[in-house]
Amino acid sequence: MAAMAYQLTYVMLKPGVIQRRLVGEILRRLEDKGLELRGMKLMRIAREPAEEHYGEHRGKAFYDDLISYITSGPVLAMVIGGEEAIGRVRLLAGATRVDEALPGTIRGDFAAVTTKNIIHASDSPESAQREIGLFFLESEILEYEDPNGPWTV
Ligand code: FUP
Repeated sequence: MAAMAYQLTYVMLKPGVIQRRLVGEILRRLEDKGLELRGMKLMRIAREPAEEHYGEHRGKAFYDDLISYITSGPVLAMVIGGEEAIGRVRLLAGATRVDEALPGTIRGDFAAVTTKNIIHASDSPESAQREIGLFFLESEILEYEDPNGPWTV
């Protein structure tokens, strides 16, 4: 088995999560897994960074809906750190399509529409780096001592 690695991942709670008062519930799940909060901000995404973020989907049938949704209200943008954080957050998030997202996952439990599937989480180290760079300044990503680190990360 390959050695584990500490990773940073870009996680975004999409519009609707704030209005549905689901922020605490979702953060609880990330914290329960021992993941670290390294950066966080509530923001309204402009069209340009939204199109850059979802560039790979340009031209697809759901693209326009996706862009209007993601720019329709505030999102909670986060940089999350931890051992194998990218894969672990993807597991917690669950499958992209709501009909495939298993109960117990964030999307499985809270998403009813695929285009509005509650949470974004980077799918590779390359996307994580790109997405973090798109939404966070380096100075907004904090390093700090975590006395519980040995039990979690
Ligand atoms: P994920 O990495 O799980 O967010 O999935 P994708 O990058 O494939 O999709 C990005 C977003 O596009 C999804 F969160 C929702 C939207 N989408 C659809 O609306 N329909 C699809 O069939 C696929 C994706």
